[in-house]
Amino acid sequence: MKNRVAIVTGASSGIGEAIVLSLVGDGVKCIGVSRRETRLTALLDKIHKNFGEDKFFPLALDLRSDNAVSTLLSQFPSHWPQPDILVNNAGLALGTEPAQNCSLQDWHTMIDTNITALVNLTHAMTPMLRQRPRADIINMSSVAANYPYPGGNVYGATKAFVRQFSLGLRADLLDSNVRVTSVEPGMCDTEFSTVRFDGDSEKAAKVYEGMQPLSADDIATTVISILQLPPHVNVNSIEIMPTQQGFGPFAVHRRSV
Ligand code: 8X3
Repeated sequence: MKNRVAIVTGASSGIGEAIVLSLVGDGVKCIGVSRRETRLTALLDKIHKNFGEDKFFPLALDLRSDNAVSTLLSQFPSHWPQPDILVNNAGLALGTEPAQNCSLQDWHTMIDTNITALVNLTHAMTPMLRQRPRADIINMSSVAANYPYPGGNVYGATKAFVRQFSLGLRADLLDSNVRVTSVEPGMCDTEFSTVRFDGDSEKAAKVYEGMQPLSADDIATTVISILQLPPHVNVNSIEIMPTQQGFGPFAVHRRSV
C-alpha cells in the first residue's frame, strides 16, 4: 500500500475517519474531505501525533456545492503522487417516517449528499484514476440498498443507486486497472443514527440497545482487506451485517373482515 494516495470523503468522523486512520497506518497518504473543519483539524493533530507529518491533507469542503470538486482538484498536495484510491464514504440518512410524512427537503438533502456529490467527484476523478498503474474506487452503500424496510424510502433508494452505479462503473472501467467495490454495511454504531434522528442521541442509542452493532473499525478493516487483495481480484460488492441483525418475513396487510 506504500506510495498510494487516497481521497476519503466524510473523513471527519465514523467510518470515514476509521478508514483514514487505517489507510495512514498502512502507509497510504490521505486527502480527507469533510464539511467540518474543526473535526478535520482534530484528525490532523491525531495523525501528526501517531503517524508523523505529511500523511494527511484535510480539505474542508461541501461536495454538494457547485465549485467544490474543482477546488478539490486544484488543491491536491503537489509533492504527492496523484490519488489512486477514491473512497466515496460521505452520506447520511434523515428520518424513518413513512413516505407520506417525510420532509421533501430531507429527501433532497439525501439525494444531493448520497448521489449528486458522489457522482460529481467520481466523474472528476475517473479519468485520472484510469491513468494510474492501479486504482480503486470504494463506494459506501448499505444493506438498505438491497432490502427495503419501512421508513427507508429515499435513503434506501440512494444507496441502491450507489450499488448499481458501482457495478456500472465496473462495466465501463473493464479495460482499465481501476477496481470498483460497493460496500454495504448493516447497523453500524457511528453518528449515523443520531443524524437520522435529528440529533436525538437517546433515540439513536435505542437502535443499538441489547445487540452488538458493527463498528466503524469493522468497516475500515473490511475496506483495507479489499484494497490489499492482489490487483487481479475485484470485490464487486460486499454486504456486512452484525451477527445479531437479520431478515424478517414479508409484511402482509390484511383487511379486517
Ligand atoms: C444503514 C444500515 O441497517 O441501519 O446504512 O439500515 S441500516
